[in-house]
Amino acid sequence: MSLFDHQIIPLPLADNNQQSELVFWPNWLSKQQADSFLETSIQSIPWRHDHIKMFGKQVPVPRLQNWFADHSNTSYTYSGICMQAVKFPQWMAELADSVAEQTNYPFNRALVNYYRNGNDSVDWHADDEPELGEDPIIASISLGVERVFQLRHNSTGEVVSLPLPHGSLLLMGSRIQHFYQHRLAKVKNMQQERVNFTFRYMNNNLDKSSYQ
Ligand SMILES: O=C(O)CCC(=O)C(=O)O
Ligand SMILES: [Mn+2]
Repeated sequence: MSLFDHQIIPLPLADNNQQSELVFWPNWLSKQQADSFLETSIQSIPWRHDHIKMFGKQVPVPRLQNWFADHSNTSYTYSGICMQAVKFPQWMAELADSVAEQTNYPFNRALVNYYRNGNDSVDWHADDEPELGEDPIIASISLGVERVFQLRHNSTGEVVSLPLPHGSLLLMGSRIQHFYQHRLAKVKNMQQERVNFTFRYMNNNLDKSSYQ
């Protein structure tokens, strides 16, 4: 993939003087690579179907997911779900390394989501759990059917919408998690599936969930 095959999308932060950016590689993987990662993910990931407590009831999360890391003695907790990490299989460790090489950021964790159809989704949130450190940098790979990813500024409410095609890579740059939330909305009458990897970094020495 050529270094120049990307788009830089500036995102305002607190005021007009401060901005960050999304870096977007729409065709980061070839169709053949993307097809192969999609099939491997769906077939070989031990998908979890977690439930969260809402209004005193256990509600199924509207997607399947799992949490991967460079070692298995670590976990990740969000919305009351604690996921013990699965160690990166070789292919996912290599994918994390390729993303690191492309973006110049290190990655040693991945939250992987499986959207079985348009009824699966992820609601507005920021990837800002304390385990991710002060300034989480997130790299997202999309596989399968194209879905629209949205970011919404916390104070202005301005929304940026970006369709994420099969094989694309999106980097959410510095401080975006402080100023924006993001989501993947439901889509009516869509039967096709999608898998998304969000690669993240946790300092293994500061990771309190790590007991190795
Ligand atoms: O599926 C996506 O594109 C976004 C997933 C996401 O925001 C997350 O896993 O935290
Ligand atoms: Mn997220």
